[in-house]
Amino acid sequence: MADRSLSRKLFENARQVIPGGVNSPVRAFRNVEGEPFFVSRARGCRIWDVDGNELIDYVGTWGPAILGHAPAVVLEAIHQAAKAGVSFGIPNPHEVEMARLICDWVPSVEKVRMVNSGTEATMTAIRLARGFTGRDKIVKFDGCYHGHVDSLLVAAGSGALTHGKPDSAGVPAAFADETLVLPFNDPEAVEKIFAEAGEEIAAIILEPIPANAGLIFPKEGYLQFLRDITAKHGALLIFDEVMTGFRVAKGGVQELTGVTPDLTALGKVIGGGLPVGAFGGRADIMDHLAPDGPVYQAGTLSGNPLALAAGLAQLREMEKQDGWERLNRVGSAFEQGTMAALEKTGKNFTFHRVGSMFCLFFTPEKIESVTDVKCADFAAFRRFFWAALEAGVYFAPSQYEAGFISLAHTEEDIARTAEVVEKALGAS
Ligand code: KE4
Repeated sequence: MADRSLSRKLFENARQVIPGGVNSPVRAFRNVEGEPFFVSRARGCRIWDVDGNELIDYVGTWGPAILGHAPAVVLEAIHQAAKAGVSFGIPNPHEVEMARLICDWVPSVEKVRMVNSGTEATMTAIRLARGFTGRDKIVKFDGCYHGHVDSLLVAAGSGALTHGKPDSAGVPAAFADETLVLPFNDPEAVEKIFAEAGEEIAAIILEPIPANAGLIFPKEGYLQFLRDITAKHGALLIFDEVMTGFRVAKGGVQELTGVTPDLTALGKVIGGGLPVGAFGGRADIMDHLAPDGPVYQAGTLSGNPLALAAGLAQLREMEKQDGWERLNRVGSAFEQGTMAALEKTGKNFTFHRVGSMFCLFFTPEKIESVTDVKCADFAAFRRFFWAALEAGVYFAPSQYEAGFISLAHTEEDIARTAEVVEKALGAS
C-alpha cells in the first residue's frame, strides 16, 4: 500500500478549518468512501502527492488541463502578464483578444462576457434569458450539473409540471418552483411541458453531452429537437459547455453537431487553469446586459489579465498543435486499451468516449440518462478506483464524473494505463 501518511495528517488538519476538509465536495472522495490525497505538484500528465507518490492523472483539474499541467506556454504567459500587473479593474487588451477568439471559434457566439467560474456563467445566462424573454421558468434535465446556482440546484420533483424540489438546503422552494426538471433524452417529456407551460418558459439549459453523470450522449436528433421546440415557443436554448467547450472540438459540441444555441456557458479550458468563466451568444440577447441593457451582471476580477493570458496561451497552443485532432487520436488509443482490458477480464462494462472525455460505467446496460447510471455497480467502481490509484493511475473519484485525457499523455502513458486498467478491473 502506498504511504499516504502526510496526506492523512493534512486532511485531519484541513477538516478542523475547512468544511469537510475540502474547498469543493467532490475532492473529499466520499463517492469512493476514502480520504483524498493532497497534491504537492503537477507537470504534464503527472501529479505527485505530498508523500511523493507519482500518478498518471485522468482528471486534469476537472477539464482545464487540456495541454497537461503547467504547460510551458501557459507558465510563460502568466509570468509575462504578471510583470505588468495582476489585476486592474480597468479594461485591458487581453479581454478584447479573448472575446474575439471566442466569437471566432464558437459558432453561435456573437458577443461574450467574461466571469470567474462556470457557476457565474450559467447563473448569468439564466438571468439574461429571463430578462430577455420576460418569462420566469427554466427547464433543466436530471443528471445535468450547471454549478451551484440556487435555481439549478434542483432535483426532479413530483407534480404535473414536474416542479423541481430543492437539491440542497438553503434553496427556497419558491426558487425551485421556477425550475422544471425533466429526464434527459426524452422528447415526449419536453413536448408535454411546452404544451402545458410553453409561454412561461424562458429557456432550456443543458449540457449538450452531459458529463456530470458520467458521459451521456444525446440521442440522434435530440439536440436539434430542443433547438426547434424552443424556437417555436419563443424560449431560448442554452448550452452549458463549461466542460465540453474547446474540449470536444475547437467550437465545442455546437461545432460537432451543427446545433447552435442562443447562449453558451464556457469555462475551464479558457482559463488555462486559472479562475475563469464566460457566457456569450446572440448579440441581440447579450446587448440586454448592463451597462447597455436592463439585466445586471458584474465582477471585480472578470476579465482578469492573468487568467486571460493563461487561457489565450492554452487555446493558441491547441490551435497550433491541431490539438483536437491529436486528442482524438490519443483518446482512441485509450479506448482501444480499455476495450482490450475489458475483453481480457471478461467484464462487460459500458464505455463512452467523445474525443478526450470518457467514462467507464460499471454496468453492461445502455446508458442514456442518469437513471441508467444509478444502476451501476458502485462497489465494483470503488474497488477499481483504489486498485488503479495503488498502481499509479488517478481516475475521477466518482462514477458520476467523466475522465479527461490531455496532450501531455504519451503513447507510453496510455499503454501503461491499459495495463493498470486490466489489473484494476481484475480487482473490481
Ligand atoms: P465551476 O463553478 O465549478 O467553475 O463550474 C460549474 C460547472 C458548470 N457547468 C458544468 C457542465 C460543469 O461541469 C461545472 C463544474 N464541473 C465540476 C466537475 N464535474 C467541477 C468540479 C467540482 O465541482 O469541484
